[in-house]
Amino acid sequence: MPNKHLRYAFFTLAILPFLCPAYCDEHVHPDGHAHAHGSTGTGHDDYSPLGVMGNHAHQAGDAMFSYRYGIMEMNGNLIGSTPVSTQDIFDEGFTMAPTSMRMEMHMLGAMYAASDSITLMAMLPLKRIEMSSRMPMPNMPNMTMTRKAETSGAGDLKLAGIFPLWAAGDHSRTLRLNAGLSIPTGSIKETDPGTIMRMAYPMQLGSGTFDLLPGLTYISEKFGGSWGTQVASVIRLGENGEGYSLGNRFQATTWYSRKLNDMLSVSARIEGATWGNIDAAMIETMSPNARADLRGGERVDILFGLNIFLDTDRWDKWDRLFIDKDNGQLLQAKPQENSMDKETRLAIEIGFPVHQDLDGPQMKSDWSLMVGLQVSF
Ligand SMILES: [Cu+2]
Repeated sequence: MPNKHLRYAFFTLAILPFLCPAYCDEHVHPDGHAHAHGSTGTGHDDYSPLGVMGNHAHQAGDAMFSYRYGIMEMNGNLIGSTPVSTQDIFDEGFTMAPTSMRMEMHMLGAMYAASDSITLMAMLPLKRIEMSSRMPMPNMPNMTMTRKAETSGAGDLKLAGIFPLWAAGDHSRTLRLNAGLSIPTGSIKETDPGTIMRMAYPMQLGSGTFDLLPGLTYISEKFGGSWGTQVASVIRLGENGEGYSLGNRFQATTWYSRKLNDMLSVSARIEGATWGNIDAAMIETMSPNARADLRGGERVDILFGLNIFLDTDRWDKWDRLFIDKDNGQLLQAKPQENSMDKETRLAIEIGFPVHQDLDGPQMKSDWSLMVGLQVSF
């Protein structure tokens, strides 16, 4: 697989925003910046797309809780970038051909800033994976039947520290290090109730190994918008209890987001990812999903996002409007009482692949969607 080419493309992608001429003559709006706490990383005015994880830090003592719902749909198979039919897969000697897969995820997250220079983050996904495959019918040539499989449960717990590495004097540009560890809490022993055989790799809920999750995030914020770039990877440590280890993964993403008004921002993002084959002692051959040497690939996605900010300042203003109408005297009392520094962000991001090159037959990604809620204190 031409992984090398893609890696060059990633690095170029990662370097691109640094070279963007917009930075050269950038000047920060003096009032604008006073308001943009996001630059110091409280999560306020965070215009970043929902799908980018661990991109911001918080100020000492601040906390954030998040909930994300994600869904990813796969349909059909590719060898390289070429679609292959179910029959093509049987012709290659497999006795089972995956046709569609849906992965749903509820991701719970918490962040807490132990100090201004360390923000701790924990994330736990709860997954549900559904897969449909076709199999030839025994003793009936040219006839196939559909088989469905499903698994669900907790995935791997991710713990990370986010450390500011560098910031411009006015905090309009920041570089952060993300040092994470994935703990193998997700099951890798999901079995098919019919055959009592271990299900194929994509149906398992975790990696089974401790994985390092290093990453770097660069964000440049200007009054009204921000540019960001993140490079991240998943490095598997050793072999899991079932005698294999998933391939390492490298990904890079770049986005631009624009504030439309006090409440809304929109984003456009490109993400490239490359992942290796599975390292396994035994190569099973029933379905391409079970073939350790047919799991690697690379993909580029384009994603569009929308963020809605609901901060308490705004609710206060609305409250005050009402109070003002009813009884002007309450006007003074209200702001003190509700001065808690709390913000809620509601966000959505939808993505489509524009390039896929897979060691295959391997399932083709169709689209993905993520919606989420973040509350910071
Ligand atoms: Cu946060």
